[in-house]
Amino acid sequence: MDFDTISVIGLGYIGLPTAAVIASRRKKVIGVDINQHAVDTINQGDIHIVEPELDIVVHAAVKEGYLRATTKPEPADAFLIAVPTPFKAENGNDHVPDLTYIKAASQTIAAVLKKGDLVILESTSPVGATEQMAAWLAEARPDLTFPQTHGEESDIRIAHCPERVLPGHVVRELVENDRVIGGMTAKCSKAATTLYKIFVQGECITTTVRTAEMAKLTENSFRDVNIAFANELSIICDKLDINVWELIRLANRHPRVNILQPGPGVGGHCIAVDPWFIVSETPEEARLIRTAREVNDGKPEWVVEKVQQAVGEYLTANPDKTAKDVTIACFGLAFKPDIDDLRESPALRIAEEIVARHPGGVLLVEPNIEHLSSGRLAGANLINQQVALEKADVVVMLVDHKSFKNMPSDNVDSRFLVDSRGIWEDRLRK
Ligand code: SAJ
Repeated sequence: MDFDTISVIGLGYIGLPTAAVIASRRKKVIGVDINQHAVDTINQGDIHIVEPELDIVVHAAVKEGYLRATTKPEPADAFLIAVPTPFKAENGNDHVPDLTYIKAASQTIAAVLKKGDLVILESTSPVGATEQMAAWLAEARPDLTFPQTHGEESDIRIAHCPERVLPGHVVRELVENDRVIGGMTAKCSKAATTLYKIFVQGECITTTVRTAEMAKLTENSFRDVNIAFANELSIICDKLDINVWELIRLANRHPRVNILQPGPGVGGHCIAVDPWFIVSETPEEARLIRTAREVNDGKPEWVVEKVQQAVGEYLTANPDKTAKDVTIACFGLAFKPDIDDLRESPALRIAEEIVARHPGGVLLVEPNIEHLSSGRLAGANLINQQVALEKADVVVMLVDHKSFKNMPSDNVDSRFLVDSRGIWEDRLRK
C-alpha cells in the first residue's frame, strides 16, 4: 500500500505539525484549511501558530516542495482530518461536543475521494464520531462503498487515530509517541498503521474505532481527575494550615502514590474540554469525571477570593490605606509554564477578575508574551517582573515560569502573597 500523496485537513496546532513532519519524510503533502491567511503564511514557508521547532520543519518542507497549502480539497491517497471539536455554542453549559467542523471536513474531502483512499479522523472526538463521519462520507458519495456497509471489501478505509502530543513538544512527540489506531475494520487499521509508520518511531497499536476514541478521552480525563485531587488537597490544606506542596512531596515518597501539582485551575484546549465529551454522553455514570471538572473549574474563583483576603490583610496592616491604594501584581497569564499560549488559561481568567474587581492598580507580568491582543485585557500593558515585584503590595503567583522561580522573594511578605503554584513555598513557609 503506497501513499504518494497525503492530505491533511485543518492546519492548526496538530494538523500543521503533522503535515510538515510527513512532508519531511519526502512525501507529497497537501494541507487544506479554510483560513486563507494560514494557507498564505504556510505557502511562504512561515507558520501562523507558536510551537518550538515547527517553523524550521515547515520552512524546509515548503522550500523543498513537499508541503503545499490550499483552501480547496485535492485528490490524495490518504486524508487526515485534524479540525477542532468545540462545544456547541447554544448548549454552553451542557458541554455538548460540536461535530460541525468534522462534518464540513467530510463534505470537503467527499468530493475528491476515490476507490482505495484512506480517511483518518485525528480530532479528539466523542465516542461514535468516526462512525458518524463515515456515515456523512457515505451519504455524500453513494457511488463508493464504506466499511460500515461493506466491511473489509469497502472502497474506502476509515480509522480514528487520536493525537496525543504535548503543546511545546509537538515536533518531537509526533515522532516518538506511541499511536493508538482504531480502524473500522482490520484492513482499515492496517492501512492507517502503514501511513503512521512513515513518520512515527513509537509503537502503533491497533484497536477498535470506539476504543481509540475513548482512549484519548480517558488519557486527558485521567490527568484532569488527578489534578483535581491535587487542587482539592490544596483547598483542604489551606483550611487546615498545612503546606500542601510539602504534604504532596511527603505522600509521594510512598512507592504507590504519585500526586500531581495543585495550581490556579486547569487550562489549555484539551484537558479542560475532553472529559466533558465523556460526561455529555454518559452523564449518569461519569460522576467522578464531572466532579473533577467542577473542582478544577472552581479553582480560579477560589484564588480570586484568596487575593481579596490578602488585600484585606494588607489593609489591616496598613490602616491609613484604602483598597484604591493597593497595587496587585499578577505573575503569569499563560495556561502553563514556559509557553505563550493563553487559551482557556485559568491564570488569565484570574487576572481578568482581579482587574474587574480591584479598585487599585493591577500589574500584569507575562514574560512569554509581548502584548495582549484579545480578550477582556486586550491592550493592557505588560510589565517587567522585577519592576512589578518592587511596586506590588500584594503578589499573586499564577504560573510557575522558570524566570519567576529565580526571582528573589526576600522582600515579599507572606501575608500578602497568594502563591497558587507553590514556587516560593520553601522561602515562605507558614
Ligand atoms: N496542570 C496542573 N498540575 C499538574 C499538571 C498540569 O495544574 O500537575 C495544569 C497545567 O498548568 C495546565 C493544564 O493542567 O493548565 C493542562 O496542562 P498539561 O501539561 O497537563 O496538558 P496539555 O493540555 O498541555 O496537553 C494534554 C496532554 N495530555 C496528557 O498529558 C494526558 C497531551 O499529551 C495531549 O496531547 C493534549 O492534552 C491534547 O491535545 O489532548
